[in-house]
Parts: sequence; structure tokens; C-alpha cells
Amino acid sequence: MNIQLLIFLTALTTVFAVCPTNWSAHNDRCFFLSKDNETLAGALKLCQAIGSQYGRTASLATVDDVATQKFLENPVKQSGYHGFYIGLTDIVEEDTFVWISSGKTATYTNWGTIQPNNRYGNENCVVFRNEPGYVMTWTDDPCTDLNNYICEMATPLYKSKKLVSLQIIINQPSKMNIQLLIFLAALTTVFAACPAHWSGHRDKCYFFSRDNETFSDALILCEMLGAQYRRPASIATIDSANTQKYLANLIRHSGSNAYYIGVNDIVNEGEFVWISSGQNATYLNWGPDQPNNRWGNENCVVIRNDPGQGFDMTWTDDPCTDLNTYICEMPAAEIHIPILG
Ligand SMILES: [Ca+2]
Ligand SMILES: [Ca+2]
Ligand SMILES: [Ca+2]
Ligand SMILES: [Ca+2]
Repeated sequence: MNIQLLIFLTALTTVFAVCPTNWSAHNDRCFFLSKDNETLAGALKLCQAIGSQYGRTASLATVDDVATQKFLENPVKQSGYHGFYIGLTDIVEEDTFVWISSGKTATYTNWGTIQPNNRYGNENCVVFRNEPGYVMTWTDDPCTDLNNYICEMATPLYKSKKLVSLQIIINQPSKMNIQLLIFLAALTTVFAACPAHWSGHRDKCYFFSRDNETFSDALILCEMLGAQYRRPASIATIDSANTQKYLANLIRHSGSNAYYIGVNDIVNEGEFVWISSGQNATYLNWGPDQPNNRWGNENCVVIRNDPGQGFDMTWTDDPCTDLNTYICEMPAAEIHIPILG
């Protein structure tokens, strides 16, 4: 290779491998420790927003080996703050902790004494702590607690490497691979599928949360859960009596009596719009005297199972800052299963 070209490429590599100011580099990742306090959902949204400022995909930090844990201990110590959200939750299934950025179940953990303990049945998010009793160890905490947080994004060098290898695969398809693909396609059929803990109805999958969240945090968490399956997710749309009936039956067997659904009149008072489609609601199932926009501050909608109060799976408008469980929705994926498999 031309020596000048080699020097040029080395210089380029060095430039591209760095992290922005106030981010710390570790292997092929950049980490950022926040100064502000947020809920888990708020922290996740801000990591994504900050990452997009650099044109990169960012999330809450994945700490999936002892080397990453040790690397983060120094900046956590120097920060002077006592607790940082990392991207680990058991929000879907109690005691199964999953990394938000990859959807993978955690193998490495660094729990503090008697953690995780899911105190009051309501601790589904993980905090990296530095305080007496919990020195550089993790605790499970309520996702609505306000904590500092650690964001993570890939270095540009890492991204470009992946892009190059992808291009090689696309540009040099082997004849044998193409024949194999055609052969497999002939043997497959299409099924709609929902992941574990999601319920399938028609072309949709629904998830009933265990966590109580504000409307905006519920929306972010639905999007996060969908992203783990590479699908667009939102808070559920109930635009027909058929869907209302299906979901009402599941609510009767769930652990909660009040779930956010994805309709609101945040923009124009009295004009209710579905968040996933932007369409005005035509099917509505209001409870008695609802919507009443009480105190001029009720713009989000909850489906209620409270017959004593006259709400038999009917809807109420409520303040968007109320903490409620919520129903997420995403498309049922089309998966290909070999018929002769
Ligand atoms: Ca838990
Ligand atoms: Ca705990
Ligand atoms: Ca209203
Ligand atoms: Ca109301």
C-alpha cells in the first residue's frame, strides 16, 4: 500500500474514533453521564435526542461485562452524583432483566446487597449507585423515580466498519446463497406472531403494562418495547367495538383497573385524536358524564374497569400527568416458518 495513503487513513481513523466533548470512550462506544434527573422514560428519550445531535443512535448504557462496569466506576465517582439509570429493566416480566438497546436478557449483573428486591412490587428499572451501602453496585427502583442517567452511543468508526462489511455482502452475493434463498422461500409460509407477554388480535399485538406512568412516559416506553422487536409501537388504538371488546376481556383478567389508551385532546380541546394514526376518533366509549375536562386539565384517556363508580370498561378523560398502567400496540410481524421444517 502507498505509505502516504496509509498515513492518511490512520489519521482519518483517529479522528473518527473519538467521542464528542464530555463523552468518554470505551472500546467502540461513547458514554455520557447526565447532570440532570429524569424518570427512566425521560432519560431514554433524552439519550436518543442527544445522540441524534451527532447523527448517531443512542440509548441508555448497556453494562454487560465487568470491563464496562469498571470503566464507568471512575466517571461515576468523579461526578459526585449518587445514582444513574442504566438501560436495564424487568418491565415486561418480573425478575427477567433485559437490556433496552439490544432486547437481550442480562447475563452480567452487579447487584448491591439484597437487590433486586422489587420493593412494593414496583421496582422495574435499574440504577448504578455510588453511596454508602451501595458502592458501585446496582439497585432496582421505581421507573418513575428521578435519577441521573448514563447514555451510550457507538463511535462513528464502529458504524462505518459495519457499513463496509454490509456493502461487501450486498455487492458480492454468491450464486449458491441466492439459490438457497429461492429454495427456502418456496418452503415457507407466512404467520402473524406476537412475542411472549403480548396478545395477538387480528394484525396487532397488545401489551398490558405493570408499571404506572404518565401519558408521555407510557408512550416512550411503548416505543422502547416495540424497538426491541424492530417494530413501530405506540399506545393502543381502540377504533372499533370489536377491539374494545377484545381488550376489555383481557383487562378483566389483568392486575389493573385503569389503562391509558392512545387517544387525547391535547391539541384542540374536545377534539380527540389517536396518537398512532393522527386520525380523529370516530368510535368512542365514554363513561357517564365523560369527557368533562375537569378543572380544564383532562386531555388524556383511560379505559376503566370500575363498575362501582359506573365505569364498566368505559373511558374517562384524565390529566396526562396521572400515573396509570397503559396498553401498548404494535403490528403482528410476518414471520416465515419452513413448512417442511
Ligand atoms: Ca421488578
Ligand atoms: Ca430495590
Ligand atoms: Ca380535554
Ligand atoms: Ca374526566
